[in-house]
Parts: sequence; structure tokens; C-alpha cells
Amino acid sequence: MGNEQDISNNFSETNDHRIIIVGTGFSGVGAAIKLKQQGIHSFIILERAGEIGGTWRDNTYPGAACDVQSHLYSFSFEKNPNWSRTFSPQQEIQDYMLHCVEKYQLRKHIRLNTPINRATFAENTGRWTLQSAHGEHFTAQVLVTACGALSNPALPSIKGIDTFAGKIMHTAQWDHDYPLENKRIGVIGTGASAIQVVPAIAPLIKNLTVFQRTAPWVVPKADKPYRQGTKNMLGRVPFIQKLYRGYIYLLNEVRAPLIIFDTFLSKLLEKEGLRNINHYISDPILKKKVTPEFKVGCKRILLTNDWYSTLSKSNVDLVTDPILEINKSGVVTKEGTEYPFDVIIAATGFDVPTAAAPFEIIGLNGASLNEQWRDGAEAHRGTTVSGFPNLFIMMGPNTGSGSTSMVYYIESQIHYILQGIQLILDKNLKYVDVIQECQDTFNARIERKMKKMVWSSGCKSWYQASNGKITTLWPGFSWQFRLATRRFDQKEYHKVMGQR
Ligand code: N01
Repeated sequence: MGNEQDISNNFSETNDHRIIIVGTGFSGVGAAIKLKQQGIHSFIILERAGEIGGTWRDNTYPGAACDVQSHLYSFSFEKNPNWSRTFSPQQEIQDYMLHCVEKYQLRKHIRLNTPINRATFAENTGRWTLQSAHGEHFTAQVLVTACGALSNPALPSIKGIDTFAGKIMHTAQWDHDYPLENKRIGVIGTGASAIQVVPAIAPLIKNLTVFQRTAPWVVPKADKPYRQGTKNMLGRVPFIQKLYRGYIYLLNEVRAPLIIFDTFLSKLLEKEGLRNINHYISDPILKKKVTPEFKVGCKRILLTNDWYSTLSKSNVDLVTDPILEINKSGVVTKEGTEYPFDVIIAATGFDVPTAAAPFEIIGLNGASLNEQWRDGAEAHRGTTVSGFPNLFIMMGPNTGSGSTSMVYYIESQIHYILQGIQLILDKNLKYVDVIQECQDTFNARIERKMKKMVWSSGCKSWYQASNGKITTLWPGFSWQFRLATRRFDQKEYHKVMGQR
């Protein structure tokens, strides 16, 4: 494929491509770089927004930062010695993504403002046809969806929310032109976004009310800036940088059993969480409010050093009385208390596609992926689905990380997908389609392992589909996922000859 012509940069002449990637977050950009490095240039990347970047483009709320160490939350093939601190802020990660796009000359492959709403596979031609919301059509032999898991902000389904006369802002749709100073502000939610945004805005605000439905487990974040000398050394000696990355990886893997398995070991982490509460909070009422009532790890463990200290401030009020409704002037709780606000900040997370495709996807015999996934998403090795040939799903079912960097999982998947694509091209196949029995065997193993994971210990979280099935996270260590995706085994696929 090394001599394949770059036909991707002339959108006006042809909308027919060898490969289409949908999405320009870490998955889409990473897959595109690796395609190019493998000598495959005939691809385009479609992006619904006006700029690349996915999560790190959209989540610009004050305080937004990564809770995975940046030296690991970045591509292994594009290390950055200049991360400013252990856990980088949002803008730095977005800048890194932009750097990757420029360095690997991906711009000419990318088409922005192109939201895809449907993809259909035609068996006779072995090609996918994608339709954009603007009515354009694109065709390709291979479709790679890289749409992310946390890309569709979810407003809470609270009665009367539409009637609120003030401003509602979701954390993933922050309005930076709207001044918060001197406003009466309510924040709904106490998840990973809330614990970052609340401490960041609290100093600006006279009265800030936080509505908590479930108290999360919160542990200290070992975050510090890197000295210039350290950055210079990592930049000059790539081997040390590699060792450092490896060290962080090992550190996370060693901690993983405390975080992901349902064993006595999680007690150690619970102690850390309780110590953290006692360290920052002396008021017994507030202490009780913030003490979690579910097993640590069942929902995402939150890393921060300023959540509890912020809740202890005199201008911040933590309300645990459940929200009854939202009316024109603010929030009303079950006990009948009315909280008037100018702004409601919804730190309420995302519509996670636990049982849905990123857009309508129609495979062989008119089968709909959404229909097939109605009771929870399933794929083979998190990537391919029987009946949906030449479709590769990045961050697909059960590929999420509970304890380390998502980028490690993404790179594992890219490695697998590239082998599949190379097979199609080398053997001139019309399509590959995973054998249903192989997919079923793989998922039966996932289901067995899932019973031992702490996410199955009884709490309610976005990790689960509505029927309780956990379709998001990988039930094991990250290196086990790498092993599962190390080889694209031809024996697991129907191979149909006769490419056009
Ligand atoms: O969303 P969440 P998030 N009434 O779903 C509450 C990643 N992330 O945006 O726990 C009242 O975790 C809900 O309550 P409950 C990370 O993977 C990463 O914070 O469901 N409350 C909860 O408190 C994370 O897991 C970083 O009872 C309502 C909150 O809103 C994922 O994104 C930073 C409600 C939602 O929490 C999502 O995090 C930020 C209602 N009707 C996010 N509906 C990094 O640092 C919801 N809630 C990398």
C-alpha cells in the first residue's frame, strides 16, 4: 500500500474513499496517524464540529483538566516532554491534539462541520454509504467510527427544566461570554466535572448551591507542576521519557486491583477516601452528607484536592434534599425549599451510548445496530459486530478504562483495526465480517468476568445500560485488553472475496 495515491484532499471531485473515519478526538486522530504511517493515505475524517478535538475541544468549563497523568494520557508514538504538570489542564491537551494534526498533516484529510446521521452497508458493492445531516453522501469500503463515549451532553430530566427563565449551562457547553460574578448559581451534580468546576468558580461567586444526588468517593490528586529541568531532561533523553511513561503505567496497573475488583482490597481505598473527608471537613452534618454509601470504585473515583475544602466554604451550600422540580425562578426540592437562581450549571454528564450506535448504522440484510444493541451493546474485542462488515468501532462496547489511560486502550484498538484493514487491502477482499459464534464466546467471557468487578456491586452509574448490563468498561487489566487486541485473527472472520 506504500505507493497508494493520496486521493483524500479533493473533496469536490469525489466523495468516494477507501476508508472513512468519523470523529477527530484521540481515537480518530490516532487511527489516522497510524494509517498514514502504514502507508495508507486514501482516507478522510469527518467531524461534526467546527474544529478537531472531541472531549478536549468541548469541555472548556473552568477547572477542566485530565484525571489521568498526561505522560500516559497521550500517544506513545508522540510523546510530549513539555506537559506543564502531572495532570494537564484542558487547553494543553487540546493544543497537543492540534499539534498532532499539524505534525502528521491530517488537515487535508479532515472535513469539519459534517455531522453524519446514517451509514448503510451495501452487500453487492461491499461499500458503506454515509449520509450527513446536510444531505451529503460519502462512500467508503471501510468505516471507522471514532465518535467517543462522552460526546453528547445530557441535561437532567427534571420536571419543569424548560420553564427556567435564567440561563442553563451544561459543563460541556460552557458559555465563556457569560459573566458569573454576582450571579446566584446552582450546580446540579457531583461527578467528575462538578468536582472540577465548583472549586474553580466558587471564589467568584457570592452564593453557590450544589445539588448532590449521590455522594462520590473522592481521593487526593497527586498533581504538581514539572520543573523546567525535568522537561528539558525528558526532551533530551527519549529513553528516560519512555521509562517515565512506563513507570506511570505500572503505577496505575498496580493500583488497579484496588479500583476495579470487588475484593477486600477496596477497603484500603475506602479508608483513604474517609481520611480525605476527615482531613478537610470538621462539621459533622457536612461530613455525613459527603460520605458515600456505595462501594468505592462502583462509580468513577474522583481525584481532587479542593472539593471538600470548597464545600466547607461559607459561600458554598451542599443540598442533599432531592430536586423535585425546576420552575421559572430556580430549583424546588422535595422538602419544598425554593432556591432562586440566575444560572443553573448542569454538571450532569453525558448520554453514554451503552445501547446505541453513534448514529444510525445499517448492516447486512437491513439490520440496524441500534436494534441489535437494544439490550446492551456487544462487539467482538470491542471493535467489530457480526452482520456489520468492514465496520470498526473505536471505544466500542467494553473498551473503557476503569483505572488507567484511555489512550492506551485506543492504541490497542488501532493496532487491531489496522491489521483488519491491511488484510482487506492485501487480499483484495470485498469485506470481512466477524463470525457470530466468536463474538458470542468473547462476550460470554466478558459477562463472566464482569461479575467480579466492583461496577457490578449494586450502585447505579453511567457504566450500565438501562437493564443494568455493563457495556462500557473492560473487565480486567489494560494489558489484558492489549493482549485481546494484539492480533486480528482471520479465523474469527468471514472473508468475502470480490472487491470492486
Ligand atoms: O458526569 P457524571 P460528569 N438530578 O455522569 C448528577 C469523564 N470526565 O460530567 O451520581 C440530580 O459522572 C449525578 O448524580 P448520580 C469521566 O469519565 C473526566 O461529571 O447519578 N443529579 C452525578 O453526580 C466521568 O465519569 C474528567 O446520582 C443528577 C452528576 O450529575 C465522565 O466524564 C473530567 C441528575 C453526573 O456525573 C462523566 O463525568 C470530567 C438529576 N436528574 C469528566 N442527573 C477527567 O478529569 C445527573 N445528576 C478526565
